[in-house]
Amino acid sequence: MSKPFQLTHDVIASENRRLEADLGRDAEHLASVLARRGAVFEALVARARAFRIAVPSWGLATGGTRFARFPIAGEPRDVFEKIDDCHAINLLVGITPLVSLHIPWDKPRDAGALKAHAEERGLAIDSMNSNTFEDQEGQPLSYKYGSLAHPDPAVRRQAVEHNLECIEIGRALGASSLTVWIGDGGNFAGQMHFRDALAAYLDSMQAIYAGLPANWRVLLEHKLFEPAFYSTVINDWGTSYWAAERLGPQAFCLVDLGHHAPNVNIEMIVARLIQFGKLGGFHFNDSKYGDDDLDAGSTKPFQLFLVFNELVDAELAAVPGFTPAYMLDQSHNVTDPIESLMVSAMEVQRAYVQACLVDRAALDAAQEANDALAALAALKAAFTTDVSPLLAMARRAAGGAADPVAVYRASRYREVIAKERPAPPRRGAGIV
Ligand code: PSV
Ligand code: MN
Repeated sequence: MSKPFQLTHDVIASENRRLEADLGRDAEHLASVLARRGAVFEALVARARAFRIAVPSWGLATGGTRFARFPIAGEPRDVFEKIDDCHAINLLVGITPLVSLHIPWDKPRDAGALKAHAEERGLAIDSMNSNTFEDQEGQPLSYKYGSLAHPDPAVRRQAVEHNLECIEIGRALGASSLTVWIGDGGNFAGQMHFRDALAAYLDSMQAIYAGLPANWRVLLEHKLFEPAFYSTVINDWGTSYWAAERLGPQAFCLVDLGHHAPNVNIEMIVARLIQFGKLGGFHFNDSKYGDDDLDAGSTKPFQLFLVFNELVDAELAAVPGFTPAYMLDQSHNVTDPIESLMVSAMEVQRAYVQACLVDRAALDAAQEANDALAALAALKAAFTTDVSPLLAMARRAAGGAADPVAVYRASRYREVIAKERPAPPRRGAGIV
C-alpha cells in the first residue's frame, strides 16, 4: 500500500496541477459566457473567495437516528480533534475558517489551550450553542419537561445559568454570539399552557440577554416540532421574531432550513426577517420530510438558491445591520462527515455565487411589468449557470483544492487519523 500523504498546501498545489489544463479551458469558457451577460469572472471569483461559512463541531462525528448510529473509524474523540478535522476541511475548501461549538459536548478543560489550538490552524470560534435539550451527568434538575420555559423556576434558572456559562466559555474562546435552541414543548394537548410557557421563555431569555457582552449577539433558533410532537414553544419565525424584538437590539433570529413545515416558503421568511432587521444567521442543511439534517443543496438546490437570492439582494441594497452568520448544521449518517461538510460548504457557496449572477435590472423590469415568465427566467438564467469552474478557481487562488473530495480521498486522511485515534467510537442511537 502506498504511503499516506499529509494534507499540506504543497500537496494540494501538486494535485491542483493535474487538473490545471481542463480547469483553465472550462474557466475560460465560463468567463466568456459571463462576459456576454455583463458579469466579470474575476470579480465573481473575489466574491466567492470572500464567502465564509462555519462548520458545526457536532457534525464531525457520524450522526444517527433514534434507531441507530453507524460510527466510522477515526471519529474525533474530543474538541481538539474536531478542530483538527475542521482544519483539514478548511485547507481544502478555503471558506470554512470558523467553527461553531456546542456546550457541554465541547466544553474545554482549558479554553486558552483550545483557542490557541484553533488559531494555530487558522481557525476561529464562531457561535456558541447551548444545550438544555438533554440532561448531563450530575445535573441537579431534569430537562425532561422543558428548560427555559419549564413551569418550575428552579429548572429555568438552571437552564439560564448554563447559557451564561456558554457565554463565559465563548468569551475566553473569542466567540461573539450565542445560539439558543430549546426542545421545550408538549406531546399532548393540554400538557402545556401555551401563553405561560412563552412568557416563561421570554423571562429566561431576558436573564440571558442581560449577561451578553456588548459586542455579542444572541441568535434565537425556532423549530416546528421535535423532540416535542404536539406543541413547541419557539415553533416558528413569528414567535422567534416576537421574542427577539422584545429582548432588544442584540437579539436576532436564526433560520435552520430544516425547521419548517414541508413546502413553507423559506426564502420569504428570510426576506421578512431582513426587512424587520432581525435576520441573525442560518443553519444550512437540506430536508425532504422534516428536520432531516441532510447535506445542504442535496435535495432542494433551487430553494437554497432562492434563499441566497434574497440575501444577495439585501447585500446589494446595503440593508442596515444586515450581517447574517452562515453556519452548517447537519447529521451525516451514511457519509464521511468531512466529505459531506466540504461538499455542503461548497454547495452553499455555489448558491451564493449563482445569486450574485442574477440580472437584477432584468428582474426589476420584469416585476415592474408584471411579466412573471421573464422574472422567473432572470432567476433561472443564474441558477442554471454551472459556476463550478469559478468555484474551483476561487479555491485554488486561496491555496485550496480544485477538487477537495478527490484530494481528501487521495490523502487517505481518514485511514491516517483512524490509527492516531484508536479508541472505539461511541455507539448508540441519537439524533444530533
Ligand atoms: C436542533 O434540531 C438543532 O438544529 C439545533 O441547532 C441544535 O443545536 C442542533 O440541531 C444539534 O442538536
Ligand atoms: Mn440547527
